[in-house]
Order: sequence, then structure tokens, then C-alpha cells
Amino acid sequence: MGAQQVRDGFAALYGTEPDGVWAAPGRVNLIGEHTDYNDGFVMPFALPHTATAAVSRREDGVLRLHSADIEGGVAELRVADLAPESDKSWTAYPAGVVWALREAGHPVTGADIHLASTVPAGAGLSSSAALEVVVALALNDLYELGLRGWQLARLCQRAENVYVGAPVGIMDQTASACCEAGHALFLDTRDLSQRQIPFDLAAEGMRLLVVDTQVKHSHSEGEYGKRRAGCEKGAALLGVDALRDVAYDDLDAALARLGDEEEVRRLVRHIVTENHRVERVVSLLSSGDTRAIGPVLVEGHASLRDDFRISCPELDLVVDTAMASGALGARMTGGGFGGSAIVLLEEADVEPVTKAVEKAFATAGFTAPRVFEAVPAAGARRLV
Ligand code: GAF
Repeated sequence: MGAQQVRDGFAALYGTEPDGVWAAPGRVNLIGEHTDYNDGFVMPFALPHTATAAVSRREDGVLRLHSADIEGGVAELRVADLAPESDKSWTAYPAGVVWALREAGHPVTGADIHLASTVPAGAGLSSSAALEVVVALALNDLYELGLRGWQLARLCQRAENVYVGAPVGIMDQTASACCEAGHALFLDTRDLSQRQIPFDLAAEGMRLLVVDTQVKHSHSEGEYGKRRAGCEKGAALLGVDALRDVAYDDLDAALARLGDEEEVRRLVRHIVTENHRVERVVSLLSSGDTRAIGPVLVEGHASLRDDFRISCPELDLVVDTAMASGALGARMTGGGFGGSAIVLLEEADVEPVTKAVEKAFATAGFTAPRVFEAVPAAGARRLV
């Protein structure tokens, strides 16, 4: 949604012009799934779809929240009363950011906020992180807090972990805050060091499709938390701080040490091989061998399906159909259990592969998927 429209929405609601308008994008993750809460590597890029917020500062302790996308009026809260896990509605995301800023000692004394988002919700494209980051960036500017992108990401993650109660990692918030147009973000989630990797598929005659299966996922439903707990158990059994510390070359020995812990073994194998896949993709992209990342993406999908066990029939059907129709690579992206897959392919294959996937879904009796092309877009920014 355009800045002017969100600004007008604010003025109609609150009767004054906002102090400014900000935008923060959703993301797709090229490779590096579930590695972020294991101190590992990820490689997301920002989508052109954004959460946009018109915001004004307030000094009286009142926080007013409204979303153009959700039925209902303006929610009015008092910043001093914000308490973790007290809110089960969408307002927990922006309110959680205010709570996290105040908990960290930043003097946020209220705000009027009107939001509108074009990031599809529940599609594994980080609509929640976009909401958090846009609010964090707006308050950072309005209260002149001087926080950098990665610091905002940490606060947003804390909002989601503690205030919302979802045990997510740091990838989505960092992607939304720090990505750059035309690049994928190679992020080390241990220390948040970053490298922007040029990722211009069109220049090489390729495209990347996002296929939203329309199967809705939810992180707070427990399976995500179970995987996270299983990874932490694996690290404890292996005597390391995080699975990031298990070297790829030592994987077989590590798996042998896990004895009959079959489930933990599978989780460990996914994380260690997935970190290695991120490093392979970075090295292939850096040497200009972009087409060669295709098989690495497919390996990543198989690992998420068979070892991490978070795929679903719809995601598998996208990957299998795309690959059978000539795609260079494909995998599920995001938290799993539904959501979206990505497909890397030659420009000339966009139409036949899209048609093949749509046909396969119709034949299987699945809801029609939503397919769109993704070009790496800009991270969070002030619009007005
Ligand atoms: C979700 C989480 F929010 C991220 O932190 C990450 O773990 C991802 O699932 C899986 O890679 O998007």
C-alpha cells in the first residue's frame, strides 16, 4: 500500500497528519532454515511486499493501534500496563515492540499508529516480523534512539519471544531491518555479522518464484518449539553451546555419539548440513555459478522433509512438480508446516512451471496456490 494511502488512513482515524510514514518488508529465505536458533547461517532476501506504518509520537503514555487489514476499531492501551503474553490478538506485535523498547530502557511514552500490510499473513513470508520492524524503526526515528538495524531486530525478536510468546529466531527481523535491494543477506546469527551478496537473477536470465500454498501455519502451535527444544537437547548431548559448533566434517562422529536418540540425530543432521549448504550457496554465488545453487536448494528441501520433518504434501508437490518441469531448484522456505516454497528457474520456464504447479494442485484437490515472482527488495526505511 502506498505511503499516501496509509497517511490518509491515519488522518481519517486520528484527525491529524502523522509525524511520518515507514515501511518494512517481508522476506523469503533462499537457504538456511531453522539454523537461526542454533547460532547458524541464513540467507534471506527482502520482498517488495511491506508493512507500512503512519506514526505520531505521544507524550501521555497512551498507545493507539489500528490496522487497515483487520476488522475492528482503534485499540487503546497504556504503555505502562503492557505485560508479556497478555494479548492474543494482532496488536501484540506492535505493542510488544513498545514493551521491548521500554524494557531495554528507551523512554517511549506512547504513539498513534496506523498500519497496512501487503505481506501475505500466514504464508511463511514474515508478515509478523514486518509489523514489528516497521513499528520499531518508526519509534527509533521519532524518539531519536539511534539504534542500528540489527539492534532493532534483536528488540523485535525479544518482543516476539517474550511478549507474543513465540520462540522464533532472529532471521526474519534482521532480514526485514537489514536487507538491501538486489542482494541476499548472508547472516551469521551468532554475532549478527552480515554480508550483502549480489543476487540479480534477471541479469543472468533466471527468475525466482514464490509459491504460496495457502496452507496456513502458526509458530505458536508447538511444532516449531519442539524442533527448537530438540536442537537444544542435541547441543547439550554433544557438549556444545549450539549446533553451529558441530563442524560438517565431524558430523558422522557426532551422530554416532548420539546413540539411539534417533529423533535428535535427525535434527542435528539437518542443522549441520544446512549450515554447510548456506556456505556452499554463498561460495557458488560469489564465484558467479548461480545455476549451481539449484541442486543445493533441492537437498535443503529433502533435509527439511525427511530429517527435520516440517514439510507438508502441498510444499512437496510444488518442489517435485517444479523439478519435474525443468526448474533449476526448489525448496520450502520459512518455518514450515505450510506457507511458501521458492522455485529457481530459467526465465523461459516461468510459464510452463507455473502452469504445471497449478495443474498438479488442481489434480490433487488442493486449494489453488498463489504464485508470484520475487526480486530482492529494500529493507526497512522511512518513506515520508
Ligand atoms: C520462522 C522463524 F520466525 C525464524 O526465526 C526461522 O527459525 C524460520 O522460521 C525457519 O528458518 O520464520
